[in-house]
Order: sequence, then C-alpha cells, then structure tokens
Amino acid sequence: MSSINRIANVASHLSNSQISTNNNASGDIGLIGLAVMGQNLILNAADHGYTVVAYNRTVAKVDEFLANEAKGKSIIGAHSIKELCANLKRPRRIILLVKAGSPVDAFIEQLLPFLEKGDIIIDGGNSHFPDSNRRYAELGEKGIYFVGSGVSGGEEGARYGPSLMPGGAKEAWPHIKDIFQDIAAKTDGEPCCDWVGEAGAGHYVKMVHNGIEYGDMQLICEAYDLLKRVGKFTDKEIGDVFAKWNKGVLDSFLIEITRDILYFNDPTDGVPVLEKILDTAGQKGTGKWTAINALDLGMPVTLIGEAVFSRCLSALKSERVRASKVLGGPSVEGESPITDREKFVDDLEQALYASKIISYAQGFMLIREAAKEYGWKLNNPAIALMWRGGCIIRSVFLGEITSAYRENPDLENLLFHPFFKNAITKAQSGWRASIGKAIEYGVPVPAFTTALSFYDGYRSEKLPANLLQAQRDYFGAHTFQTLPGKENDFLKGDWIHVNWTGRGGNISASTYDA
Ligand code: NBP
Repeated sequence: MSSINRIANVASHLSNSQISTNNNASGDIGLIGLAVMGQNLILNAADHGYTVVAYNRTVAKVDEFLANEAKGKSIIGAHSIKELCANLKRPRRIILLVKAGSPVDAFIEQLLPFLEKGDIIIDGGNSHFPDSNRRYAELGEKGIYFVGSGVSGGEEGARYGPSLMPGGAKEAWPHIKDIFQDIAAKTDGEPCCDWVGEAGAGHYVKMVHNGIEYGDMQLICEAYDLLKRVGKFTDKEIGDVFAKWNKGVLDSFLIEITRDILYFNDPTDGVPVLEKILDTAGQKGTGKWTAINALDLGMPVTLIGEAVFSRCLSALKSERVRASKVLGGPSVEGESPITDREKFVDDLEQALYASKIISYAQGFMLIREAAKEYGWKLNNPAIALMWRGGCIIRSVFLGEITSAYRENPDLENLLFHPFFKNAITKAQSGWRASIGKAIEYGVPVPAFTTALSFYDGYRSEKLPANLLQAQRDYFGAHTFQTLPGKENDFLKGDWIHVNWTGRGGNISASTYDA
C-alpha cells in the first residue's frame, strides 16, 4: 500500500494564478492536528473543492480519520511531515490546529527542513499574540511566511463556516485568501474573514474576541441571576425571556444557546440540568490575556476584567459557602418583590444591551491602542464583520458596529456614533433601574455595574483624579499639573510639587505617566 492514502482527489479550483504547480503535488492545503477543530476544518475545505493533506502527531488518527469522516472526500492522509510537504502545491500552505504553546514551535521546527522560501505556515490555534509576533519574525528571516489566524465558532463553526481572523505576513494573503474566504461563515453573502493586520494581529484580535465573549457570557449570567433571585422566575420562564430577547436588539448566538440551556431538562426527573451544574467557572486564559494586555496598555477595559474576576470568585466555592453562613446582607426570601414583571424584564434587556455596547466600545478602544502600540494598521470594519457571523459572539448587533466602522473606519469611540449614542441614551433608565434592584436585593452584578461606572466616568468632564494627584504629591512628591489658567506665583511650572505639611522638602520625585 502506498504510504500516502489517497481517498479521492478533485482538481484544484484555486483561482489564484500565483500558485505555482511546478511539481506534481495535488494538495491545495495541508493541515496538522486532527482533533475537533482540525478534522472539521478539513471536511469544510474538502466540501469547498479543495484537496487537503492531513497529518497528526499520533499518526494512527490519520488512518482513523481517512477510514471514517474523511472517506470519499478530497483528503490525502500523510504519515510523516515529509509526506505532508511532498504532497502540497507550491507555495505550500500548511495550517496548524494543535494545542497552543510549545506544540506549535515543535511542528514549525519539524516542517522547516521540508519547506522552501515563499511557503506559508498558518497557526490556527489559540496562540498568544506575542508568540505569533516572534514566529512571524523568526520565520520571516528564513523566507517563510507566517500567518497567525484566529479561528472561532467551535466544532460547528469549523465544519460549516467559522469566523477566521488572519494576520501576519501580508505576502501570504493572496495565496490563502480564496480558501479562507470560501470556508469562512458568510453574513449577507460576505465572508466573515478578511486580512486583519501585521505580525500577531490576527491572534490579538482573536484574543480580544474571546475577552468580549467572556464579557457577553457574564452579562447574560447576571441577567439570569437577577431574574431568578429577585424576579423568582422559573428556568422555563427565564428561557421564555431569552427567547423574546433573541428576537430583538440582543439577537445573538449566546442568547440563543442560553434559551436552549434553560429549556433543557434532565429526562430522569424533569429538573433543568442547569440547576444541577456546580457553580464554579473554568477558563483557558484568553480572557485573562485580554485583561492583562488592557492593563499593560493602560486601557480601561473594565467589563472583560470583571468577567475574568467573576470566574475567579466563582471558583472560590467552599470559601463562598462558609461566607454565606456568616456574612449578612439583603436577599429575597419567599415571594418576589417585583410587581411589574414586564417592566423588570424590559429594564433588564436594556441593562444587558447598554452594558454590551460598553463592552464592545472598550474592546475596540483596546484594539485602537494596540494598533498604536505595536505599529499595526488594523482594519476595524473588517474586524467587526469577521465577528458578525461564524464565531461565538456573533450577533445582529455586530452588524451595526460594522456599519459604524464602514462609515468611519477611524471612529474614535463607538459611543460617539449616533446609533450607539442614541441606543445607550434610550437604555439608560432601564440599565440604572436594574442595577438599583440588584444592589437593593444583594445580587452581584459586577459587569452591569462596571459598564455603568465606565459610562459615567467616560462622560465626566471632571473626575476626582485632582484629589488623587494631590495625595500622590503629598506622600511621594510625585508632582501635579494645574488646570489651564490656574498657575500663579505659588503654583508655577509644568510639574508642581507643594510642601503640603510645611515639614517636607522641595525635592520632587521623577514624573511618570501611569
Ligand atoms: P486540542 O487543543 O485538544 O489539540 C489537539 C491536537 O494537538 C492534537 O492534534 C494533538 O495531537 C496535538 N498535540 C497536543 Br494535545 N500536544 C501536542 C504536543 N506536545 N506536540 C504535538 N502535538 C500535540 O484540539 P482542538 O480543540 O481541536 O483545538 C486546536 C486548536 O484550536 C487549539 O489551539 C485550540 O485552542 C484552538 N481552538 C479550539 C476551539 C474549540 O472549540 N475546541 C475553538 C477555537 C480555537 P495528538 O492527537 O497526537 O494528541
């Protein structure tokens, strides 16, 4: 038997004439990593007429795949890296869909002896963007084009149309554009995939996507908690609320699956499965990366930060159980205090919507700052469009964001766009009322409240940071600047230190921006 197990082969329909076919290889694209994402992406590409060469570290999985899911499709199994490379048209295009971290570097090392200048390595895993920056630079020196591509949409997305966020060596884009856009999700006929930007920009944007996903999920959880603990709604009733919301401004994948989760009962006793799940959340780190990067760049991405911390708090289950026995505070025992259930639900919808607007505004603020910091030219309308379909945060709402950035790609802040400015103005009373109820009855809503505090802070011409500066100067001689026109003989110079106590000296600390 040939070492290459060819199941079928269809003529490549790649329209890109730049792809040289000077060897006899028939593989349009190679893929390493036959776990859930890799297998489904291969099947997706094969459905679109591409011939895919598949390889996996545990080689037995190649044969298993070929004998089952891949049977009869334009998929070639390779049993070594050498075979994989030998079966690819030039420039070779190889996608890695393996566990992020050292496995990616290990495969790059293994691939290099079999690659030629101009070949393309695409990392489709959830890699941290600094790793992608490094790989882009290292491979660039060797004449290999590196693309770090965010892939979102889970198993089903990979199979039928994910959101793809490629960035890295721009020279690679003409060679992968057709296949990427063919296999990506489509929204109103447009592919949810476009070139993001340089170096690790694709993985950066995927990281922010995941951070926003954390935020959206936390907001939904807070709405559920309020409906349950204050409204005393049953799971079925909460499911009905989400079903209604999914027909309005909140129409999105996450609202839709939440509805389905709330309706899902254990067949053995009819009790909602949700009520049997331990309330400690896990995380794989992309939300944390986003929050850390926001701190590094000095951007107030507060909602994602709260969403990450909420998961951390949830993980302290045994401590919370002990605290619940000793720490007092308001709670609703017995009947719900809510008399107008319809208004309660409508207010909550507005709270969710307004908080979500803030979260996306913060996410795009971070992307804007990253572009400045890392010297990337990022395509904001394309980013919004890529998130519009195929991925976990897909929603109707992202269509509005796409339009806003198409109108003005350099929009300073989403909140300045008339659509979002009006939406948040309209949502405000319900947003504040919902938070008021949560505080009154002792239900934690960190994402709702941080969103509102950000909004109130962002729209404040004056914040109490004057006092903060005074405190810093008082104890550390950190100096301060005065408001325009307030300089005088006592307060003079660019950076001023005051001897607040009469005991300190006149030496100031070096200034710095925090
Ligand atoms: P996994 O993240 O579970 O990775 C499985 C693959 O990695 C297998 O091919 C496995 O080979 C290989 N692998 C591992 Br594990 N350790 C390795 C090592 N030390 N050296 C070489 N190969 C190694 O698969 P996945 O869930 O399909 O995800 C693939 C990538 O896509 C990941 O980066 C993930 O974060 C990302 N992603 C996943 C999703 C999702 O919904 N699952 C969504 C979006 C992105 P083996 O078969 O020999 O063990």
